[in-house]
Order: sequence, then structure tokens, then C-alpha cells
Amino acid sequence: MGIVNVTPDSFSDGGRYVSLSNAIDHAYQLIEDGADMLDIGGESTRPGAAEVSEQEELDRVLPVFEGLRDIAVPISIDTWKPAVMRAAIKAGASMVNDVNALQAEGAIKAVTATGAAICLMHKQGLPQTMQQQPEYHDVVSDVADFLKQRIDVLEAAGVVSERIVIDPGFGFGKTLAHNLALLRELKAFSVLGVPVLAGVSRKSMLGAITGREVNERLAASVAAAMLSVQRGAAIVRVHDVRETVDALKILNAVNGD
Ligand code: 9MG
Repeated sequence: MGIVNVTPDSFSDGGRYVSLSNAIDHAYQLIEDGADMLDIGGESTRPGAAEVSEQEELDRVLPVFEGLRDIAVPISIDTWKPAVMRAAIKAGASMVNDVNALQAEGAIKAVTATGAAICLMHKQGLPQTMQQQPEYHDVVSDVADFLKQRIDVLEAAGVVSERIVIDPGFGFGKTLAHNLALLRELKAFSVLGVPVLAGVSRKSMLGAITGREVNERLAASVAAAMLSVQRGAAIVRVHDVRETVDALKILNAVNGD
């Protein structure tokens, strides 16, 4: 899954027109690089990031969906807002990637009657404050219990399990030790019976280990994506698609896949 951020700080000039054409060009480049799907987001979820209004988010992402309507791969909308989910699905999104696991009021209703897939991600706290003091009894079982409970809620609302993907939410209210435990034990999530998505690309956990700045984390990101797939991830959400695809081709060749 290739990441397409449509946020002003993703583009050097911050202008909407340039952001739009950059986002569309970037999306096509990611597909050429080997992405099987794209994730389009109009609100940053980085620790400390400010929320954007529903209208602003719609104004950012909908023109990108419009520009990509003939694209050959499925597109996911990265949002926690029900109105954005509804509009993006109407504009062609085939998956909702919700870092809030459909806990916002109206979010479940926004997706149930559609055919869209849903990625339920775990986070502790809010992006503004989540890294302040995350605490767990046992991070792997706490996160797995939460995801199981969200799968149950969705299934009770009529969403079949074939539409559900889960994600432990690396970096979302987790210390380095929590993130490492989740990656080490990622296989524990496969027992929940739905595909697992892992998003570790360029994250600060990699910076904490390597001492590298965000734009110098390519090797660490590829290594972490490989480890995620080896531990059962079906989807890896990455910035550096070409390099990740090459690495995964080696993994598949060695595994005889
Ligand atoms: C939007 N976003 C940022 N990081 C993410 C992650 O790790 N997983 C998912 N599903 N979405 C993410």
C-alpha cells in the first residue's frame, strides 16, 4: 500500500493546485513502482498534528479521487470522519483506513451498507497527546483484545469478516518498547482471522533505533516492512514502494512464493 498524503506540509509550496497535481503524479509513480493499492489521506495523524475541518479534508482528497478515477489499483481513504468516508466511497474508494477503528459517531453506519473494506487500527489517546505516557498491561494482548472487540462490533453491524483488516497501529500511543513487542509478536494478530496491515514506514521508532532523521530512514523502513511480512502482515503501508517491493520479491523468492 503506497502512501499519498494530501496535506499542505507534504508539499513544499503548500498551494492546493500544486498539491493536487503532485499527489496525482505521486500516485501514478507509486503504481509504476509496484504498489498494489494506494492510501489517500488529507489529515496528518503524526503525533502532535492538528485536526483539520471536515470541509478542508474533503477539499483536499476528493479532487485526488477524481484525478485517479481510471487508476488500475484499489484506493483506500485514510480518515476517521464519517462524512469523508461516505464522500470518498462515492468517489471510488474501496477501503476505509480508520486510525480510530470506526469509533466516531456515525462511522460504522457510513460504511456498513457499502461494499468497502475497512482497516481497523488501534491507537491509545489522541494524535495531539498520544505519545505523552502510553501505558498497557500487556501491549500485545491489550491491542489484540481491542481489535477483536472492534471486529465483533463490526460483524454485529452486518460487516462480513472478508471486508475487515486489522492494524496494531505502530507509533500510535506506544513507546519504542511497545512498538518492538508488537512487531516481534505480530503473528499473534493473525489468529483473529482477518488480514493484518502494518505501518512502520519512516516512523520515529525507526529513528529511535538508528538515530536517523525521517528522510534518512529508507533502509530501516524496508527492513521493518520485511520483518512485518515475515511475521504475517498481508499489507504494508509504505512511502518507499519501489524499494519495498524489491525487498519483498527477494523474500518471496527465498520462501518459494
Ligand atoms: C494513516 N496512518 C498513519 N500510520 C498508519 C498506520 O500505521 N496504519 C494505518 N492503518 N494507517 C496509518
